[in-house]
Amino acid sequence: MITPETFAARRTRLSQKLGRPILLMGCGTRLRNLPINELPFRQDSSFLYMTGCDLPNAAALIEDGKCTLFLNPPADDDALWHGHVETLEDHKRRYGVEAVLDAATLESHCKGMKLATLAVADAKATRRAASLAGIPLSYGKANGDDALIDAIIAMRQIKGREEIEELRSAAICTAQAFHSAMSGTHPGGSEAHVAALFRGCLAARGLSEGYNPIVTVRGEILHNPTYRNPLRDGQLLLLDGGGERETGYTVDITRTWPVNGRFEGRQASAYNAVLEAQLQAIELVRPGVRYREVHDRAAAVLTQWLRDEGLLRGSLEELQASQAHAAFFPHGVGHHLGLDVHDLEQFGDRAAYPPGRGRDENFGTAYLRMDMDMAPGMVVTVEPGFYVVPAILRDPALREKWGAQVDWDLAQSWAGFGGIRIEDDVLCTDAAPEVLTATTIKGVHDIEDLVGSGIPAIERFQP
Ligand SMILES: [Mn+2]
Repeated sequence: MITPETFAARRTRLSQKLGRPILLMGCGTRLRNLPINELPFRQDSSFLYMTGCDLPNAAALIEDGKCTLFLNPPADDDALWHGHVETLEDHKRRYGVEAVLDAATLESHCKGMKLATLAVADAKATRRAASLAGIPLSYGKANGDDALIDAIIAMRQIKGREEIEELRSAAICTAQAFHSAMSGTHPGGSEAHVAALFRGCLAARGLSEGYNPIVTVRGEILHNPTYRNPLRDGQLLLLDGGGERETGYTVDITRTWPVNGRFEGRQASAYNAVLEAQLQAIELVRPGVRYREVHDRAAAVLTQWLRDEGLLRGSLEELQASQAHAAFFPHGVGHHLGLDVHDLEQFGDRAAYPPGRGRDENFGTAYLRMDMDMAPGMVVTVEPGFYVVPAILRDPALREKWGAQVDWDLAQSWAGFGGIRIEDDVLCTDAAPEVLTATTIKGVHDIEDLVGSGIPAIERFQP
């Protein structure tokens, strides 16, 4: 839970940083074809961060730390269709703001103000903010006032005590959902069934999903969006999912397990390598360490293993220079996490790369989503992986780039392996890194014990 006092303190801090009035627009609902049928609503994360208000079509005007919320008043027949309806006065108490006014009066209140504002993922709300502030805005491109964006990034990327508690709580429920999914996995089952176990477990605990979970035996398809495959003996199943609390905080966890409950030959070898890469990388989540070093450590451990397997050839120095690990680990090791699964990513690399530091041009490392110097209070994911991706193995440019450094024929013999990713959410502290998602099992023996056991997670893992 985040208290109204915390939201008020954030607004005071933001006002002090900006020194001028701030208009924050919330998003509105979107329709699922029919006017009566709305998609599930999720408020803009910066709006949530500053107000805690998750009502659609809200706006907040912040002047000297004082906040006026602009909300749509209830319609006359709302009580008939939606039950109890809160008044604007109820909302004023609930959110601890100085005033709540009818949203229709926003224009008249903002008249003549030199506003700092932001674009949001709602074109209509963004147009309204642009018109009120008299500046061009476009979500994901012209995101708004630079000073406001920088202030919000600086605040949101360092998590406070209550935010950490939210993430811990989301992590415990998500662990139960993972354990439920593992215990219900067996040959002859289906991705759809495992996805239902995972999502049902989150829903039963009052959580939504921070993003659409990935549940697939084709783990090499990094963001596989469907759940259509049957589960077969000998396959690996990859699940990347996270529960989101009512406050908006989400975790982001990936586990990979064998459908039949036994890591066999190559699976065991690869799994242990990815796990070792992840454990070593997590150890580096410490103040002052550049995030790129976390990525490089994971890549180095995997490179060593790929050489041992014969998939890569050459000296470690040469392989590091050519980043040949990306033939099998083609993405970055992680990203910021918090109110969004890729936290602050709507501001592009501004929140992820400091001035003077940019994206690597090499295939693979170019997908590294951040490269900040880490600081206490930052929460990042650490998620190395190993994948056998047909599109990479037959890519003429990549085959030429790495040449004899990759044993392409041997790699071909791994076709159909799928992919392994192990992902946890890690809090940078003054001391050792804290794995917020440590309750979700990842040890080989723990996984082998649980997969296919049919033991309801709620009995076995109730905290
Ligand atoms: Mn992630």
